Amino acid sequence: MEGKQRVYLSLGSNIGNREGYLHEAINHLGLLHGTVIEAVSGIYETKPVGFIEQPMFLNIAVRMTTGFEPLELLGKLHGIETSLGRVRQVIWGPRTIDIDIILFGNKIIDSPDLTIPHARMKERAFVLIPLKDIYEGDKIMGIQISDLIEKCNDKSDVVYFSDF
Ligand code: GSY
Repeated sequence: MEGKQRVYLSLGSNIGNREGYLHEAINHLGLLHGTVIEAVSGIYETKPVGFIEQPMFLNIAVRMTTGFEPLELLGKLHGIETSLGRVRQVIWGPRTIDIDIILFGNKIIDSPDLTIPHARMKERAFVLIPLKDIYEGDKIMGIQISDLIEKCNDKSDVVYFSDF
C-alpha cells in the first residue's frame, strides 16, 4: 500500500431492491482495509444510458480515502459486485450493483483494465450530478464540475430520489 488517496466512485443499481444494494455496497466499502467513507451523495433515479431497454437506475457517488493502489481497489470493487450478486451477462445490461472508479487522487491511468479519470464521466449526467453533491477540490481535468455538467450532452433526467 502507498499513502492514502482520495477516491471518487460512482455506483448504480437497477435490479431488485436498488436502495438496499447501494446501502450494502457502501457497507462493504467501509469494511475494506484502510478505507474510510467520507461522504455519500443523494440517491438519484436515472434513465438507463447505453442499452435503454432495461429498468431505471438508482445512482450515487461516494468520496472516500483508501490505501489501496488503483488496480488493487478495482479488484476489491469487483469482489463486492460479485458478492452482491452481479452477473456479467450483457455488457451494458441490468445489474444489482455497478461500482466504477471515477477519480483516484490526481492520477491519470490509461491501462487495458482501468482508465482514470473514468473514460465516459464527462458524457454521463448520472455520474456528474451525484458527484457534484460531494465533490471537494479544484477543477476536474481543468474544468469546474458545474461547467462539466453544463457542457454534458447527456441531458437525460437525473431526478433526486432520496437522501442516502
Ligand atoms: O456504467 C454504469 C452502469 N450503467 C448505468 C448507470 O449506472 N446509470 C444509468 N442511468 N445508465 C447506465 N447504463 C449503464 S451501463
